Amino acid sequence: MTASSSATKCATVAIVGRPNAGKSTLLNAILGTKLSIVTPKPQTTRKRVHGIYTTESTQLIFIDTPGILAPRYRMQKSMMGYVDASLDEADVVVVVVDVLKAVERKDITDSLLWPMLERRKKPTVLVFNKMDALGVRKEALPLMEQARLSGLFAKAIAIAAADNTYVEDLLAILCELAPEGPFVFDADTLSDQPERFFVGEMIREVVFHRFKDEIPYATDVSIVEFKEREEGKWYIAADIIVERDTQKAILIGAKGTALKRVGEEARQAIEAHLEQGVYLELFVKVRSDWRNDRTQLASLGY
Ligand SMILES: Nc1nc2c(ncn2[C@@H]2O[C@H](COP(=O)(O)OP(=O)(O)OP(=O)(O)O)[C@@H](O)[C@H]2O)c(=O)[nH]1
Ligand SMILES: [Mg+2]
Repeated sequence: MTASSSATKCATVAIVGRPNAGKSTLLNAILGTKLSIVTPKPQTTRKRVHGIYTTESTQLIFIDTPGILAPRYRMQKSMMGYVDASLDEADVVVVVVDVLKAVERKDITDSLLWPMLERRKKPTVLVFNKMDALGVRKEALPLMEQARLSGLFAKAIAIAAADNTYVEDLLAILCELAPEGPFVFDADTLSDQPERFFVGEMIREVVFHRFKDEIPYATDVSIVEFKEREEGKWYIAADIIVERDTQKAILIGAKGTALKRVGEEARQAIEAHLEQGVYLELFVKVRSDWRNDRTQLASLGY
């Protein structure tokens, strides 16, 4: 065997972009399973989510990141810290842009993101996402040209992550850009993050889907117990953290019905993910202004 045919490639790939562009949807499409939570609301992802994609010759270690914004809370500062750290670690960067928004603006320049890319000069692929929702596809052409002229991107590609269109082509580009190196994880590893992280995310996702206005943003989830059992159901207890008593009342609902529904829905998602029967207990706790409180944030893992 020649050296080039036997050598493996391995890359850390940071997925970055504005809130709601479809970064987490893309990660899930790549992995063929739902790992990172997705909601119609911006700022769904708050921490890094690792997903590992392995072929015979290449391993791509993806990091899904929170949407880039100008931080207003200490929590959002942490979120942007995750983006920075992910860009530092990355061998290859994927920038996801909502093509509908870009067409509307007739511009892809990004005053927050582009300086971050320029500082690092890593091989970067620009992904125009949500092409399925763009009526006139050729409206994306001037944007492609702008991407080329910027000199920031090794390649630009148009995809629809939600229905897996051209995701394979993106993967081929990323495999091409990956440097030679040994695999870091076993070929069948999907993530190196613990199950309790994903369980917390699934509970948070239900809150994002079921509640409106500020409630999803004022909420976080802390897993307080995670007992794996050889036989019978696993026991998981989680605190749903909110900022105010009024929010607590809404989450619990009249006679506890709202919280019961959250628990029901989250339990089903968790059982499907763990392939395991689960007994899930939820408690709602008020921690005022947790999004700005250093100690509270630390205890929630930010
Ligand atoms: N039509 C269409 N919608 C999409 C596509 N990809 C993602 N979406 C939708 O866009 C919304 C946001 O998707 P996410 O994957 O959560 O976006 P994100 O970039 O991870 O968002 P944050 O975590 O908030 O930064 C969801 O409602 C998705 O269903 C796509 O290819 N086409
Ligand atoms: Mg996300």
